[in-house]
Amino acid sequence: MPELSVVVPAFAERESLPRLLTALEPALAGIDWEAIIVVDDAFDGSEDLVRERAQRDRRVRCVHRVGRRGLASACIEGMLASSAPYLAVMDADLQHDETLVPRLLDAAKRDDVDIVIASRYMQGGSTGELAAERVRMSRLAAALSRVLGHGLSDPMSGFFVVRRRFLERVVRRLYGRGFKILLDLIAAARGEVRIAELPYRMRSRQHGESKLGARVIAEFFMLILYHLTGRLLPARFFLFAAVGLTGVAVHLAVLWASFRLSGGSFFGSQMLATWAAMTSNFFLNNAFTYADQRLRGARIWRGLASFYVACGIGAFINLAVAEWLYLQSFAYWLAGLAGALIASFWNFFTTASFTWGGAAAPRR
Ligand SMILES: Nc1nc2c(ncn2[C@@H]2O[C@H](COP(=O)(O)OP(=O)(O)O)[C@@H](O)[C@H]2O)c(=O)[nH]1
Ligand SMILES: [Mg+2]
Repeated sequence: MPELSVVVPAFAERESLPRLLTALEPALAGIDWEAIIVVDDAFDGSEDLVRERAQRDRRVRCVHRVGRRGLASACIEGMLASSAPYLAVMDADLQHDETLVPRLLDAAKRDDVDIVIASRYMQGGSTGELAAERVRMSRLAAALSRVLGHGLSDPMSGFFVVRRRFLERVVRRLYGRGFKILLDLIAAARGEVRIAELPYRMRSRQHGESKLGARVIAEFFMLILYHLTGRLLPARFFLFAAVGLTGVAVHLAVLWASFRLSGGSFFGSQMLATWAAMTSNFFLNNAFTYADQRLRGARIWRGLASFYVACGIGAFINLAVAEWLYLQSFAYWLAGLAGALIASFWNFFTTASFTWGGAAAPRR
C-alpha cells in the first residue's frame, strides 16, 4: 500500500496535468506514492491524458466525474478513494510547489499532527504573482474564517497534507461544497485538530484559467454559516435562504415601481411583484443553490412551473400560519415572521425534491 496519495482536483487542465504528473516523479523520489486525479467533465479530454499516463504507470489513477462539478467534493471523493495513511491535496495547475510535498509529509509524521498546511502568508511564503485584488480577497477571507476559531496564517490554502484517520473522523460533518475544503476540514473538527504550517511560494498559472467566481464567494459565506450554526440544516438551505432575501428586495422594488406607474393599484402590483420575486428566486437558485445540478434546456421550464406551484402553496401556508398566530394575539410582526419562516422551510424542502429532484437530502 502506498504511504501517500496525492489527490488532485482538475477541471479543464489539459495543458497542466501531464506536466504535473511528470513533475511529481522526481519530487516524490524515495516516497511510496500514488496520484488520484479527480477530473470533472470539461469535454477537453483531460481524463484521457490521465488515463493514458495511468496505463504506463500504475501509481496514477483517474476518477472521472460526469455531470458533476465542485472542487471540495472532488477532493473529498478523491481522498476517500485512497487507503494510504497520508493524503496530499494539491491543484492541477502547477501553482502549488510539488517539491514541498515531502516536507509536508515529514512534518505530518514527525510532529504527529492531523494537517500540515502549505502557507502563502507566513514568513518565507509568498503569493507569487497573484493579482493584487486576489491577494486582498484571499486575506479578507482568511480574516473572516478566523471566526471559525483558528489563528492560522492561510486557512484558504488548497495545498496540504492530512492524515487519513483524521479525515475519517470528520468526513460526515463536512459541508462538502464550494472551493474551501481545508477550512471545511478544520471547522468540522470542532477544535479537535492539530495543525502545522510550512511556507511556500505560490507559482503563477501558466495554462488554462482560474475557476474562481461569484458562486465560489457565495459558497464561502455559506460554509462559514453552516459550521457556525452547528450543522443543523442541510448546507443548501443557507444558500436558498440568502436567495430568498434577494427575492424580498425584488418584490419590494417591483411593487414600488408598479404601484407608482399604475396609479395606485395595490392588488395588481402585489401580484406582479410576487411573480417577479418567484421568477428571480428560481433562476438564482438554479444558478447558485443548485449550481452542481443546474436544470438546463427544456428542463428549466418544467422546473420553473413546479417552483411556481410549490412557492404558491408556500405563500398560502405563510398567510394561514400568520393569520392564525395573529388571531392568537401574537404581535403582528412575530406572526408575520413565523409565517415567512415556515413557508421558507416548506419552499426549500418541496422544491428540493419537486424542482431539483431530491437534491436537498442531508449528506449524512
Ligand atoms: N474536479 C474539479 N476540479 C476543480 C473544479 N473547480 C476547480 N477545480 C480545480 O481546482 C484547482 C484550483 O482551481 P483554480 O481555478 O486554479 O483556483 P485558483 O487557484 O484559486 O485560481 C485546479 O486544479 C482546478 O482545476 C471543479 O469543479 N471540479
Ligand atoms: Mg490555481
